[in-house]
Amino acid sequence: MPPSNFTISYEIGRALNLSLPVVALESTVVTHGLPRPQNLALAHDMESTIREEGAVPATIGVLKGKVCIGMSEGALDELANDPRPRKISQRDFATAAIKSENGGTTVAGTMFAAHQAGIKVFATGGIGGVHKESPFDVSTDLQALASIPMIVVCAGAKAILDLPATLEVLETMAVPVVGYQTEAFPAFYSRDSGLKASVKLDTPEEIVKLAQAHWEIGMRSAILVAQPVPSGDEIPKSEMDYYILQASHEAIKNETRGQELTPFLLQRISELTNGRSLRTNLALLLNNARLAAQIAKTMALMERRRNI
Ligand code: PSU
Ligand code: MN
Repeated sequence: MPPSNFTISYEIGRALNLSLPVVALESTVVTHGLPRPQNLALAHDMESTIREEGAVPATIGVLKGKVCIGMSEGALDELANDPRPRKISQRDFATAAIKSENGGTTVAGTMFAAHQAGIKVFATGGIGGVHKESPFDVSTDLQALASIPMIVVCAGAKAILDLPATLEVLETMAVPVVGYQTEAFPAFYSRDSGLKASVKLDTPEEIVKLAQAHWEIGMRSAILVAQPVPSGDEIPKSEMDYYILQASHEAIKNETRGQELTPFLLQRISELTNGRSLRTNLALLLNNARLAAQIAKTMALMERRRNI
């Protein structure tokens, strides 16, 4: 039973009861990651992509302090247009609850809420990680990946992060990092970070098998699936490195820290690339929604076969 502070939409509750495929979606990308009006359009496009693949989308967010598993058109609209929504990671649910605030859930916040509701597959853009600017800024996303059994589909970690350090922490936290149809760990805007994933897998079936084997032996960490952005939409690393360095310098100069750091860097990079990074961001989000839906469908099918 999910906590009393949760509202699960009828469609999602029904799908979970019938063991139909469900894919969780985060909402910090809507409240803090993308500018208006692309944020709301993207939220709808991700949901449609998941439906086209035959799964049920579960966008997760917080409205007036309540955790919504599945958001109506009106609820999404309210969240996307809130002038000061809270960025909600695991520590922030209670704060939002007692203050009746609206907020977008991060990767960590979404994983936590999705798990409470019984959802096993989640699509996002890029996970948080270890920042370059301040040594103790390590995203709660890594903590969540360490402790919540779920398949998380992303395009790698944002190149604004210290990627070698981020991969080291994922190793320490016992999180398998799957390169989807690649040996490389992708860097969000670019297909290759120059670093390696821990395993290369080529199909949704292989990913579900890995997750089942991981959890069956008693592990409780997540499986992180890193799918490179489609080549047509990629910005090569050599080009990105310059913009990232510039945005990172500005963050240090302005003393931008804590929860503000990731949104600041993303927005500056979008400005520095004249919106090109924004198009890349949108393309990889939709690509990840599609793969996550295929994984959820495969998982539902394989679980059904097991139970016969
Ligand atoms: N990827 C994006 N845009 C975003 C984020 C990721 O393209 O806005 C968000 C995710 O919700 C992620 C969060 O969980 O940034 C990480 O923030 P922090 O570094 O403060 O933990
Ligand atoms: Mn942080």
